[in-house]
Amino acid sequence: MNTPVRIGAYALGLAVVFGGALGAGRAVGPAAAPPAETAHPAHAAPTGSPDAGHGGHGDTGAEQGDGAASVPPGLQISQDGYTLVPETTVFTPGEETELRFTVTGPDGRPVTAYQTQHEKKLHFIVVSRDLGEFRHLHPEEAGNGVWSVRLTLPEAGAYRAFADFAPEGGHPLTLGADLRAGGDYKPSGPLEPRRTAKVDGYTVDLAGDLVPGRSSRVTLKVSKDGKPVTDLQPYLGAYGHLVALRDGDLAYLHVHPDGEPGDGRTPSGPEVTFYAEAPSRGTYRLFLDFKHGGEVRTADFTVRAGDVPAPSEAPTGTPEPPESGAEHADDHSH
Ligand SMILES: [Cu+2]
Repeated sequence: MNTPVRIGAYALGLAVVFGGALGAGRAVGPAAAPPAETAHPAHAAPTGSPDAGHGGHGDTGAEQGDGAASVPPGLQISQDGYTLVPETTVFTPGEETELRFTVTGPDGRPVTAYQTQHEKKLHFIVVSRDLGEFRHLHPEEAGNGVWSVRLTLPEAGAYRAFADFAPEGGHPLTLGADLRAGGDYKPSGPLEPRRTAKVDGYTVDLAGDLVPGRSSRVTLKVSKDGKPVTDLQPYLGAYGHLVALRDGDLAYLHVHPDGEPGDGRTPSGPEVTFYAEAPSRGTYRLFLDFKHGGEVRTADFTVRAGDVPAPSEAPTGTPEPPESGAEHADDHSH
C-alpha cells in the first residue's frame, strides 16, 4: 500500500471537475412515491448488452427472459465467475483516498486483459446511495490486474461503486460494491422528477420517457446562455455518456448512444440521443457527461418510468385512471 502510484492527470481532472460541479439533485418533501417494482421481466436484451451472451453460458442455467436471466446489471458484486474486490471500503468524508481494486476471474486470479469499450478498458462509477452524488472515473492500471483511482467521498453515508468492463473473451459486466464514509449521516428527502439540469451556465433538457421492460429513446438537448450548443466535443466515443440508475436499489441500466462522432449522421449537438433500458417501473436518476470547451461536465435528471402504461401494456377493458396530480402533468410538459 505504500508503493507510490502514478496518478493519471485524466482521472484527477475528472475528480476535480465533478467535485466542483455537482450538487445534490434532491428536493426535501414527502411527495414522491417509492419505486414500484413489477414482476414484468426485462425481455429483449439487445445485441451487445451484458445479457446477450448468456445463451452460451451454462453457469447461469437460466433461459433468456425468465426472472433469473433478467437481473439488471450492477446489483451484484460477483457474477458469472467475476468478482469486484475493493481493497478499501471505508473512507473519511472529504478526504481524497487511493482506492485500489481488482476484478477476479473464474480462476480466482485478477483479470489483466480487458476489451476496450467507449475508449476505456474499465469505467468506474461512484454514486451516493441516495443518488445525490455521482462520479465517473477512469482508474489507472497499477500492474498485475490492480486498478487504482483517487476518490473523495464528499459526505458521510453509503455509496456504491460500479465497475463497467468486458474481460477479454467474455461479455460486458457491471459489478457493484458498497463503500462507506463515516460521520454524521443526514438522509435526504425523496427524489422529485426533474427534466432540466443546469450546470456551469449550461442548461440541459431531457426529452423522452423510460419505458419499463424495453429499450426507449431519450434525447438530451444542451444549450448555453439560451442558445443551442452545436459544437459538443467527443467524449468516450460519443457526444455524451449517459449513466442511468434505479432509485431504491441502484440497478444500472443498459444505455447505448445513438450514433458516434464522424459517422456522417450524428450531429455534435445540441441534441444527444441514447437508448436506455429501464428494467421496471420506478424512479430513475440519469447522469449525462458531456464535453464542451475542453471540459467535461455532468447534468443530472430524475425521471419516473411506467406512470403512463405503454400501449401494449395497458390492461384491456380497464378505463384510464383519472389525471391526478403533478406526476402526470409533468409527463406531458415536454
Ligand atoms: Cu467511463
